[in-house]
Amino acid sequence: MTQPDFDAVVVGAGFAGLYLLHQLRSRGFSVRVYEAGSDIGGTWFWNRYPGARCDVESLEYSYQFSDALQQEWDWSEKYATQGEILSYVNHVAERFDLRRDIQLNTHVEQAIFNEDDDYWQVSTKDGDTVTARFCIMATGCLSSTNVPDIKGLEIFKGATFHTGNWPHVEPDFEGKTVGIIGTGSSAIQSIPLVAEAARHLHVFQRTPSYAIPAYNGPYDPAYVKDRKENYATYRERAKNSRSGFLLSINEENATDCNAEEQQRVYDERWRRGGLTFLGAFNDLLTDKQANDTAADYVRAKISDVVDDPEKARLLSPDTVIGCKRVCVDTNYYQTYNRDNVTLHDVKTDPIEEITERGIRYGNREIELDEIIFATGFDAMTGALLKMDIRGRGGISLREKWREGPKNYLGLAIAGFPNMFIVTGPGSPSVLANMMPAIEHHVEWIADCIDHLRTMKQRCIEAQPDAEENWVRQTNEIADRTLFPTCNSWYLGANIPGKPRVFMPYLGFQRYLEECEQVVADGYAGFTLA
Ligand code: NA7
Repeated sequence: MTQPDFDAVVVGAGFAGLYLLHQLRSRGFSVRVYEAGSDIGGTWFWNRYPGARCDVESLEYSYQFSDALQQEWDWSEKYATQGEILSYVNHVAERFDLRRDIQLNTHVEQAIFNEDDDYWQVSTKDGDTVTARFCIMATGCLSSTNVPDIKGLEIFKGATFHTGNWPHVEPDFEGKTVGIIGTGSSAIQSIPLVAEAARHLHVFQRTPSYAIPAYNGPYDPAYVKDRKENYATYRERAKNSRSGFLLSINEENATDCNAEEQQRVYDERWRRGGLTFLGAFNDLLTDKQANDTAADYVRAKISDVVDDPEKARLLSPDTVIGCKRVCVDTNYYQTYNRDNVTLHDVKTDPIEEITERGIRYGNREIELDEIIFATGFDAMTGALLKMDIRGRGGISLREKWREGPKNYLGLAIAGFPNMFIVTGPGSPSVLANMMPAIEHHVEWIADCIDHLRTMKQRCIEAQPDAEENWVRQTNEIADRTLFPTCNSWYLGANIPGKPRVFMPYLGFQRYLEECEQVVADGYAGFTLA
């Protein structure tokens, strides 16, 4: 019988890949990590556009597996910049001596399961092939950029950028007329800064987003001291929540309160800023009437800030608030009061083409020196489906997922033994705090591989009926909420032709309990061989 080269190959060296390496190596497994980028950091390596930051508090958007690490690292701001997060990633890699098992600049193209000997054969773009008993995809949820197929893209004379694949040499927008397509989170973070630098900024908006002020700033030392002294308690409280972070959801329903009481609660949440706004009432994401009260509140705020009533109207979303991820901003709406910013409504008149000189829509050509695509990602499945992954009987993941990303626990796929995914579809991932979500998956996977070693078994595979049940459960939970009511990337709706399936599992605590139960029941829903 052929022995594979490694116990595990991990694809991706972002937060998930790094922690997988640390966990598996500490348990004595041999691991090779492949990373396509020229350095580690995943999402935080690629998304280096102006204003890029986390939208979960830095003290929570960090690893908790090592208390020494938690204590020694100091975050400077409530919402850390991309640069600070990347410094943290590098600190972690150095502290745990991770780099020696990471191969950079290595793009995994193919992974094929060998059924005779139960291992994966993993091939890179450069033509190298290695074998490993386990193949773990830590490829990220927002790593496959979406550049819309707009006619004429290739003939534009100026430079183009994508927020999710930003150049390492910072572009200089000074004196330039810049266009930005998209008004999601990446655009909302970058627009205020690009507007300050550029001669003129043209924003091409198809769907407005809801943005809540971040009130970002340096951390108060007393606050940090309390967090650090009581980290374990705070982390535990976060784990026992719906979102995996200290969002503090008010247990009251908006529909049980009068308008005055609603206003008081929204005012208080608005002053706190950030994602916590959505925790103002318990029924905001389950009851349209309740949701309308929150949406009306934010629309009124937009009108207060934006001087021009027509711009305020265009910037005001008419969708369910929270259905797409709420953005956390610094001076976003204020930026539209600048003389050098123009808002273009490309919903009423969609972009027709990109010309040599700019963007044409609604019989107008807007001349531009440079174009920024803030057009998002083929989220959650894009990076996985770019690779040629083949399980039992040579079936490809692309075929298996033609009608949607079927899997069990968001961790494993029937027909693809010994393969795991981290924060994939079917897991809470993007609708939770990514860091504890990642840590949970990594520890679950490492425990599972350890268990197989103890039991002298070399193969684990999700059962098709367990997978069917999981997909059904994920969708049933989502159907009890307002999430499926808009065209979000959670549903794959931003990518033409992508099956419309709600991908994240809603409820962090519930998810942890499900995974624990599976283990307690002897890896129920899996076949071990
Ligand atoms: P998003 O949130 O997917 O936003 C992409 C934006 O690009 C959104 O406003 C889209 O409008 C717009 N878009 C996409 N294609 C087009 C075309 N063809 N024409 C005009 N506008 C277009 O991506 P982000 O990078 O901002 O954020 C992703 C996540 O990162 C975010 O949720 C946070 O979790 C962090 P649409 O809404 O589709 O009408």
